[in-house]
Amino acid sequence: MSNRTFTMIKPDAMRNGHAGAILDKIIKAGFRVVALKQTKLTEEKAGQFYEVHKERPFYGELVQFMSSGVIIAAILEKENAVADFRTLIGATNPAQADEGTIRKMFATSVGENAVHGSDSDENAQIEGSFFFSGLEQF
Ligand code: FUP
Repeated sequence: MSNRTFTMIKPDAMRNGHAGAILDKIIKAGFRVVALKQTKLTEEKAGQFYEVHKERPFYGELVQFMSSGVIIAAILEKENAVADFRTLIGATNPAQADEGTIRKMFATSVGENAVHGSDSDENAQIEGSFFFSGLEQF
């Protein structure tokens, strides 16, 4: 089991001024920041990141949205990081997310759902290295 996961604070949460509160919740939940940056995805980069969804009907909107503003990308460390982080953020659709989860508190819709969290150790590794070189991880 790897103890790292990858997250993004998405453009909706950045625009709505929730980045500080979201990072605070993440750190208070026991995650250590291994790497962190603010950046903005081009449409091409957003398309690459979400390539697994390219046949899904929402892919075009997802790419537009994820390239619509700045994001914060981070690699996080904690025992059982992938599963614990997904518990912390809640269901993909904020309407179905548990009380107290990040998506319940800060997301607006299934498409604009405030944060990303890797769904497996393998994807955490792939997604983290999409944004960060080895020299940027501590
Ligand atoms: P999650 O792992 O919870 O981020 O959810 P998915 O990997 O299933 O979906 C990735 C992103 O696609 C979501 F964050 C938002 C978008 N999406 C939609 O816009 N509509 C959907 O019905 C499902 C996902």
